[in-house]
Amino acid sequence: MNRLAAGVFAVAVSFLLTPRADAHAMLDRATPRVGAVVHAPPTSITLEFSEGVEAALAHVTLSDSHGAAVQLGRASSATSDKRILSVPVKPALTAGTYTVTWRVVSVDSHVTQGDFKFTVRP
Ligand SMILES: [Cu+2]
Repeated sequence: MNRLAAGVFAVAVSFLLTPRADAHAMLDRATPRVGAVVHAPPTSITLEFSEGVEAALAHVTLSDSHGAAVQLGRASSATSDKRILSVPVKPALTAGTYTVTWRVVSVDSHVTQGDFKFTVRP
């Protein structure tokens, strides 16, 4: 490889390795909504991302106000839209504030994570 080709190659590699914020799966919206106060305990948590995510690699947890884990079912993506992930909530949630923590791998293999709270107030 001559010097020019090597330079072009290095630039191309650095471009490929540079994370692009716009290509990552960020949380666009959720149900229950981020920070929401809901009156009916949710039976599932739905997360909608800016990019498609791999449901099999998604890690979603729910904890109550004491930090105790709440049992969730397996995350699955909507058949028509891989940006939407749905996770069943097993027990009926009692009143309190809950924290959803998510970690996903988008279809471009980038990992993103975050968390948010919602409150159940029957
Ligand atoms: Cu990405």
